[in-house]
Amino acid sequence: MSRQHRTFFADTLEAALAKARRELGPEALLVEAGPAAPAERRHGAFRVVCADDGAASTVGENETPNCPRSLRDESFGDVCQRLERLEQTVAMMARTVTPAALPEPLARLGNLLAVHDFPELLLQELLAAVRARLAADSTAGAEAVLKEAADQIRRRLFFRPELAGQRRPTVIVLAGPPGAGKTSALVKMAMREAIAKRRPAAIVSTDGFRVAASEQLRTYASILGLPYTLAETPAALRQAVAENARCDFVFVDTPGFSRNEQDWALEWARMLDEIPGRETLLVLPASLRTLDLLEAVRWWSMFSPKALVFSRMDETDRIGGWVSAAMESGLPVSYFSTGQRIPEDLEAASEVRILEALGEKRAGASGGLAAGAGR
Ligand SMILES: Nc1nc2c(ncn2[C@@H]2O[C@H](COP(=O)(O)OP(=O)(O)OP(=O)(O)O)[C@@H](O)[C@H]2O)c(=O)[nH]1
Ligand SMILES: [Mg+2]
Repeated sequence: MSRQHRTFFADTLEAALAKARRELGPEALLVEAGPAAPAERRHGAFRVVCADDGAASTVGENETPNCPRSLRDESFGDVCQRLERLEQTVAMMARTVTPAALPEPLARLGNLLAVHDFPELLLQELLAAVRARLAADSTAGAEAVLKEAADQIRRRLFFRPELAGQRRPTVIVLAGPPGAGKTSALVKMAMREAIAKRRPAAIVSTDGFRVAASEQLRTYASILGLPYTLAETPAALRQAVAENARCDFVFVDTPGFSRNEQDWALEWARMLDEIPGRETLLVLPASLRTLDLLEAVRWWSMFSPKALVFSRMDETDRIGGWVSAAMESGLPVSYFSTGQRIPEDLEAASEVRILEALGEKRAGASGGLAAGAGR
């Protein structure tokens, strides 16, 4: 039986849920719930997404009423994702149903973190930590709450705004989903860490499948005056690294694997594992939704990344996605890619963006989010 998702809006979460239950029946399977996106707010402040498998009020003769049909059609991975979303939803409902329990500045912080797309469990953890730290100070106002929240987030993150480069050569591998910005980040890093610092480096592409991809990188390498190799097999890659043994850095570009190419990606991950001095940087677009970023960080752990690079920082003001993905991975964040310009749009990762997001200091950027949270 086919399953569709239906979205319901209302000014409170409970009202949106009630609407869903009225239409889909009391056993409507909740998929997601949370504040509506800015473009949806004209329909209501909260949205609830439920699976509609057409089973609103009828149970077929051969059906088990306690097991929704949609669950039986899903893979284990789908069910895990669904459980995670439900966990988030339950935690969020606990918060929205008892807003009166939170003092005003904390309630506002909760809204701000929700607007920044922090996953619900982390949001609750941060609220509890801020509350515990400020418990002794009954006069703590909004500013103290935001400062404490920023401190709590910073304590859970590491930044490593440089390439380790202790071993010669350090092999910097850029991996990540298709179109994440790997090749652009590689060229930006080569300019910043090798050309600008006069450190010897080479560029290797392992993406021989797309002629345009390897030609693009070859052109960049020749503009930078760096040696370039296309290595299509593990042996060729090892040889390319060995040939550039006197370089400080060998930058290795990889193809973008999508999630249905797991076998191929695993093959690549094994090939890279064999390269001594390898430091894989996982490039992920910060503009992905938080749950997608969390999922991506898990999927890409097969490449044993040593640090994270978040791209497309110019496309989102929300920090909850990249912050929670970094926390989930336990990896340091090295760089932010902030646009298409090479080499300008690469920023050493730091806590500044967290302070800006919570302190509303960044002109024209996070003001909108913070303003939204107050509504
Ligand atoms: N807005 C924005 N665009 C970016 C950023 N980084 C890369 N891009 C653009 O995104 C597109 C893809 O970038 P690539 O560097 O080719 O991405 P990739 O991960 O190497 O892509 P594949 O090799 O096809 O998997 C290009 O048009 C880039 O200019 C960024 O930080 N912000
Ligand atoms: Mg590429």
